[in-house]
Amino acid sequence: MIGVNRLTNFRTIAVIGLGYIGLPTAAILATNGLDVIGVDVNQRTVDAVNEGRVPFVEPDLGIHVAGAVSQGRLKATTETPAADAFIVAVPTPFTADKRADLSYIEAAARGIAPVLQGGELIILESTSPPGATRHLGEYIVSLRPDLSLDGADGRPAILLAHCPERVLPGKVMIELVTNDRIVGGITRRAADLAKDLYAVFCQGEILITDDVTAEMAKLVENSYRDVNIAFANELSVISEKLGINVWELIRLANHHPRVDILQPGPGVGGHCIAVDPWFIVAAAPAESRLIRAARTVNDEKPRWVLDQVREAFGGLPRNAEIAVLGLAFKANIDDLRESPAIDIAHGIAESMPATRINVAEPHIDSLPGRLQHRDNVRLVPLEEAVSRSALVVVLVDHDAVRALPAEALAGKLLVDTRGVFSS
Ligand code: SAJ
Repeated sequence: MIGVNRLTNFRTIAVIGLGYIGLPTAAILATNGLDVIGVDVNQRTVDAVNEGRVPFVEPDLGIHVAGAVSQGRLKATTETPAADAFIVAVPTPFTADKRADLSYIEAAARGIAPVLQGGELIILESTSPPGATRHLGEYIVSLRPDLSLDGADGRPAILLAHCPERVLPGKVMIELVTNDRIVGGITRRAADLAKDLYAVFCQGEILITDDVTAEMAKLVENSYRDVNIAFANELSVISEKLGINVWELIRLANHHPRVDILQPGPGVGGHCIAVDPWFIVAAAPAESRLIRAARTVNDEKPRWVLDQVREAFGGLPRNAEIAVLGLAFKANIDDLRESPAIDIAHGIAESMPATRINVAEPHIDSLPGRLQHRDNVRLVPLEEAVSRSALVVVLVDHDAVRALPAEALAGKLLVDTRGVFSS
C-alpha cells in the first residue's frame, strides 16, 4: 500500500502493455530498483521479456531488459497482478470516423479493477483524447463501486493521473531519462504521487497540471509537428511545380534566425503524429481548421509521390524494374505502423502489375501483409534492389540507404522523397 516516502510508496509497479512505450518504461523502472511486472495480452511478448529479449527494434532497450530480468526486477505475465502503482501504456488507435478507440484502455481497466484495494496510483500514459483519464477512472469505479476517485462518501480513493509519453522512437532510452515530463492529476495528490514515481528515473523537469491539460499538451505537441511537416510537404509540391530544389530552398530559408522549416517526406507515418491531431479535431471540429488542413496535406502526400513515380516510369522501357527503398515510417527503425512508404509501395505494385518492384527494407525479414500477396513485389537486399532497377524510389532515409555509393545510382531515374541524394 502507498506509504509516506518514495521508496516505500512504490515497491511493485505493474506496467500494462509491453509495447514501444510500456516495455522501455518497465525496464527503466526496474533498473532503477523497483519491482516491475509487465502485463501483455500477447503470450509471445511475455515469453520474450521473461527471457530477457525485446520483440522489436529500439536502441539500448535490449541491454536494459536483459539486465532487469537477470536481476529479478522485471517479470512479465498475461494476468494483471496487485501492485502499488499501475502504468497503462496500451494503444489508442482511431476508429473509421477518426475518433479515439478507448477499448484497449477499457480492457486494461477490467484487468486492474479486481486487484485494487484503494490507495493505488493509476497512470494513463497512452496518448488520449481530452477526458480519457477521467473516463478510465470512472470506468474502474463503475466496476468497483466500493472505491472512488476522491475519497467521496468514505470510499477509499484510487489516484488517477495522465502522464503522456513524449519519447522519440529510436531515442526512447535517452529521452525517457532526459525529457521533461507532464503529470496531470485528477486530484493534486494523484499528480504529486505520479511525480514521485517518475522522479525515480526522470532527470528532466516534472511539471504538474490537471488531467485534461496534460492530455491536450501531448496532442498539441504532435499537432504542432504535423502542421510544420505539412508546411514542408506543401513546399515540396510547390517547388516541383516551379522546377526548384525544395531541400536547397529550405536550407536557404532556414538561414534566417527565426525560420526553422522541417523536412518534406513521403507523408507522415507512425502511430502518433498521423493520429493524435484527429483527437483534437474530434473534440473541437469547427475550431480545428488548421490542424485538420495539415492532416489533409500530409495524408495526400503519398498519392502525390505515387503520381511522381508513375510519371517517371512512363519514360522507361516496359520491362524496367523499380526499386523501393524503405518501408518503415521513418529512418533506422523497424516500425511500419501507418507508414506512408507502405501505401506508396502498395500503390506502385497495384497500378503497375506487370512491373517487378524490388523492395529493400533492411529492418524486416518478410514483407508486411499488404505487399506479401502481390506477385510483382519482392523483398531483396538494398544493393540488389538498386542494381536491378532503372527507377529508384527513396522512401526512408535509413543510414544504410544514405550509405549507398553514388556510383550505384549512376544512370538511374530517382524519385527521392527524403532528399537523401537530391539535397
Ligand atoms: N517527418 C517528416 N519530416 C520531418 C520530421 C518528420 O516527414 O521533418 C515524418 C517522419 O518521417 C515520420 C513522421 O513524420 O513519418 C513522424 O516522425 P517524427 O520523428 O516526427 O515523430 P514520431 O512519430 O516518431 O514521434 C513523435 C514525437 N513527437 C514530437 O516530436 C512532437 C515524439 O516526441 C512523441 O513521443 C511521439 O510522436 C509519440 O509517441 O507521440
